[in-house]
Amino acid sequence: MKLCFATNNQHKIEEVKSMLLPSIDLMSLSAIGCKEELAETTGTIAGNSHQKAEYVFRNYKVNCFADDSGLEVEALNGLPGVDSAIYAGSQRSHSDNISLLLKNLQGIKNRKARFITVITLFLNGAAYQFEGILNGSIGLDLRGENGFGYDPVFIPDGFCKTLAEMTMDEKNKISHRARAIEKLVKFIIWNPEFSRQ
Ligand code: ITT
Repeated sequence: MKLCFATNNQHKIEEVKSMLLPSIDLMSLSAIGCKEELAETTGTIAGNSHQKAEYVFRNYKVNCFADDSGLEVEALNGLPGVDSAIYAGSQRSHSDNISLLLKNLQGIKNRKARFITVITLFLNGAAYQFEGILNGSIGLDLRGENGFGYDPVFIPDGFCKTLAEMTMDEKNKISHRARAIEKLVKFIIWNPEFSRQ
């Protein structure tokens, strides 16, 4: 069965492919001929994930799934949230985003935060959502060189180091994205629509 992952991020494609049955032909956006930027205009992470998957299903008539993620900080009432990538502006700079986050948290004791990923699967017209959450806190300064985005300031609960101080394997064992992908993969493996192919 053909299944599109609504991304052109080859790293994400390979990660999911390695977890699926070989009978599932996982395709990127470019592989199905989708060259346009997918809109993310609903104002929520779950909404954007649904919006992207629905767009691809309706316009390209292929079963597909899309993901969206963000960082929610308790003391900032859930910001940067759905705007995590553009928190400090449309230049999408990870270091500007972190600087603004640390500035907005100056003097605030409550550093609790979480990463969230929502994946939406469109299968024969029906939508299914899978959520992954990683709880943690925002450090006082940047530590580590690995990962991306807010990783240098995010310390997962139960750890003394930031996500940027972990190897990719370590991060992939606990990350919000990995947790959502795990749920999606279990659903696909046990779903007769897929095993019948
Ligand atoms: P694509 O949508 O093109 O895949 P993106 O950068 O927008 O890329 P996401 O929607 O997954 O990626 O995440 C939105 C932002 O949330 C991202 O730019 C980061 O600032 C932050 N973020 C998400 N996952 C993260 C992670 O694992 N580590 C650090 N920051 C993360």
